[in-house]
Amino acid sequence: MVYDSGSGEYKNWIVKEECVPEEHPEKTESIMCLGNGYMGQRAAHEDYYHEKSRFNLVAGTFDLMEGDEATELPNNADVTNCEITVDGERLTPEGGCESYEKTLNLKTGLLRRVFTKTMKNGKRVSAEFLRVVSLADRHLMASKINIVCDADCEIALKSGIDGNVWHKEHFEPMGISAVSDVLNITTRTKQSGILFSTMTCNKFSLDGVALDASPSVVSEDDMTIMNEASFALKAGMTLTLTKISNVFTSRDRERDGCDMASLKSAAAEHMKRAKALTFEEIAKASADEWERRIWSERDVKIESENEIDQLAIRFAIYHLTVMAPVFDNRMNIGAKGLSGPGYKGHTFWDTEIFMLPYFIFTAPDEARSLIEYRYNSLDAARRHAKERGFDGAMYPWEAAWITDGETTPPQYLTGQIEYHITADVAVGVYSYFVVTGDEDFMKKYGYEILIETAKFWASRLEYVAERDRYEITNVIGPDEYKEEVDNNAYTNYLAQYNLQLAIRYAKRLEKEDAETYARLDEKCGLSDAVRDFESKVDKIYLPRENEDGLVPQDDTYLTLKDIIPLKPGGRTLSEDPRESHNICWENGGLPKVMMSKQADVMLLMYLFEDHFTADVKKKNFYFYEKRCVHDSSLSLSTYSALAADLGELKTAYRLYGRAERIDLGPVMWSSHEGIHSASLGGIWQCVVFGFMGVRRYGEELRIEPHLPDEWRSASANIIWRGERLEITVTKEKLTVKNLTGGKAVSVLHKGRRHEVDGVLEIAL
Ligand code: IFM
Repeated sequence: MVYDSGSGEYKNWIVKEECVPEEHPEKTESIMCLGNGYMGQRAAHEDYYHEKSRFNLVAGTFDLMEGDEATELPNNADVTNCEITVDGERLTPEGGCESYEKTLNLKTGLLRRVFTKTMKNGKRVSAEFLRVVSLADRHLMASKINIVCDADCEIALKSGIDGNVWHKEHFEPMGISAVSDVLNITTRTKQSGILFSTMTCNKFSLDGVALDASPSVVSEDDMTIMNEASFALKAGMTLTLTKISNVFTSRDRERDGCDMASLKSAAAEHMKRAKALTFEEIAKASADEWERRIWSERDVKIESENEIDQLAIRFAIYHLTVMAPVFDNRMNIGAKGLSGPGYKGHTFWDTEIFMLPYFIFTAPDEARSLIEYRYNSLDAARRHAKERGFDGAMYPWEAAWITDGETTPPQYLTGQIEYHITADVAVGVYSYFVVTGDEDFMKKYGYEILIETAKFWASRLEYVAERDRYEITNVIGPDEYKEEVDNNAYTNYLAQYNLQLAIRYAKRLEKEDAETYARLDEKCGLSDAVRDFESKVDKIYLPRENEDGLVPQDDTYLTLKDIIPLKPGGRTLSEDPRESHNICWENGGLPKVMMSKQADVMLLMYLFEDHFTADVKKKNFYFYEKRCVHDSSLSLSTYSALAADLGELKTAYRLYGRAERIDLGPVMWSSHEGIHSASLGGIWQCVVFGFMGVRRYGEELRIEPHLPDEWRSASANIIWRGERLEITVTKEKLTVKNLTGGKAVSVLHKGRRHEVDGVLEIAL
C-alpha cells in the first residue's frame, strides 16, 4: 500500500509507505519527491540506495551528454546520503526490520521515515529521518537523523556530498573543499558550461545538546567529500545529525552566467545564515510558506465516501508546486517534473493542455511565467519553422532550454510530425487572456505568439484542388499509436482555431490599438499574414460525424480492423491495458487496428464542446473509450471530465478513480522514471472543470456542477479577472462567494447570467 489518508490534524494529507520497499523503492522515491520548483530531490533513502535512485535536479540546467542524442537535466551531487554503522554493522532497514514507515506530509512538505531494527548483536536501534526542501528559500535543503539504541553502542556516521551519481558524466569536477564545518563540491556541465556549487554542513548533537564532534574530512575522488565521526552512544540517548545544504548554479536568474568565484561566494554567504538555523526552524518556515502560498488559497476540499479523492487532489497540487519553476520565465515544467530522469526534463504540450489551466485559474502570475517561457522560445520556434520549410513559429514537440529548439531524440517521429503542439501553445495563450484579462501580457507577448503560430499553420496547410480544401497530412495527433496519418481531427480543428484567434485579435487591434497593430505589422508582417489567414481559414477540412455519428480520428482510423472482438472474457481493452500490449505488439511496430493510446477525438470534444451535439459526443465517447487503452497518463482525466460533462457520472467517477491512482495507486513500476505531471494537472481538471463544472466557456465563466454520487461536496477557489471566488458545490446547492469583492463577476449557469459581487446561491 502506498497511500494512507492519515488521521487527526493531517487526515487526508499523508502519503504513506508501510513496508520496506525491497523490490520497488523507485515508486515512493518518485511520488514522495520533495522540491520547490527550483530543485527536485527524489525521496531516496539516506542510508542505502540503488544506482538510479538519487536524483537532485535543478530546473533549467540542461546539458547534452557526449554520445547522447538529446539534452537533459543533469543529476547533481547528492546531499541526502548518510552511511550509519552500529558496532561496525551497517544500519539499513533492508533485509528485515521490526517496524518501518515512510510518509510524505503534503501540507508541510516534510518527508519522514522511521524504522526499528535488531542488529546482529541483538541491540535494538530506532532511526528517524526527516527531510525538507524549503519552499521559503529555494536554494535550501535540510535533513535530520535521530538514532537511539537500547544498549550502549558505538555509532559511526559518514555524511557529505556525493557526486558519484547516475549520469555524473555530465559534470567536470571543479574542486572540492572543506572550510570550517562546510563541505563544498563545485562542478561544471560539460556541454552547456553551467557552474554548480553544492554545499553541506553536518551538525551533531546528543539529547539536543550540540556536540563538538570534530569529524574528519574524507574524499575518495574529486566528486565526493564526506565527514566521518563516531560516537559512544549510551542506551536510550538520542544521537542527532542535522544536515543543512544548499545548491546554487550559474543559471540562477540573479547570477546568470556568473563565474565560479561569485557563485561560491553567494553560496557561502547563504550557508553562513542557513547553518545557524535549526532543522525545525527551516521546516517551519517552509511549512508556513506551503500554507501561505498554496493551501490557504488553492486547497480543494472534497467530502467523499472514498478518502483517496481528497488525498489525490492535494497530491496533485503538491506536485504541481514542487515541479514548477514559476519564478523564472526561461523555464517550464518537465513531463516528470523534477522527480526523475524520465523524458529528460523536457516540456511537452502537457503544460498547455493539462497543467496550465490549474495555474491560470489559481495563480495567474505563475501561469504568465509559464507562457512567457514560450515567448522566450519564439525565436527558436521561428528558426525551427524555417529549417522545416515553413513560416512563422513551429514549437518543438519536446522543449528544454529556450534557445534549443526541437529536443525530441531523433529516433522518435513525434519530434518531426506531432505538429499540434504549436496550436496547443496558442490555446494556452488565449485561455490565459480570457481568464485573466491581462492585456499587458498580450501586447508584450501573447499577440505575437498567436500571429507567429498562425503563420506556421497557414504555411503548413496543403491545398487539395479536387476537393477545394486545405488538409494536413502525415501527422501524429494526440493518439501516438497512429503515426503518419492524414487529417487528424484534433490537429485540423486546432489549426483552424489558431488561425481564427489570430484573425480575431488582429482585427481588434487594427480597430482599437493602432500602435500595437503597427508594431506587429512591422515585426511580423501582420496585414499580409491576415490576408493569407482569411483566404484559408474557412477551407480547412474539419472531419465531421459520419452516418453512425462518429467523428473519424483521422482519414483511416475507422477503416482499420476493429480489435474489440479479439478480447478474451468480454472485457474491453481499456480495462486491461497490459493485455493490450501482448495483443498489439506481437508483430512489432504500432498496431494497425482501431485502438488508441490516449484521448484524441475526446480531447477535441472536451475543448470544443460547442462544435458537437451531446448525442454525437456520447456516441463518440463510448466508441472511442472501448478502443482506448489509456497507455498514456494523459488519457483518463480527459475521458473522465468529458463523461462528467455528458452526465455519465458513474463512468466519469470510475475513470477518475483510475486517473487518481496513476501515481498513487498500487502499480509499482509505473512511476520509476518520475511522477506523471500532466495527469496531475488532469486530476485538478477532473475535479474543478469536470465534477464541479467550473469552466471557461468562450469568454465567460460558466458553472454547471455534476457531483458524482460518492461525493457530498466539493469546494475550490479560483481567480477570474482578478477576483477570487470561493465555489462550493453540494448535491443541493451551488454557492459562489466573491472573496475579493472588487467588482462583480458574471457567472453563467444553465443559460442564465448572475452577477456576483457578494454571495450567489443557486439551488441545484
Ligand atoms: O506528451 C505526452 C504524450 O502525449 C504521450 N506520451 C508522453 C508525453 C509526455 O508526457
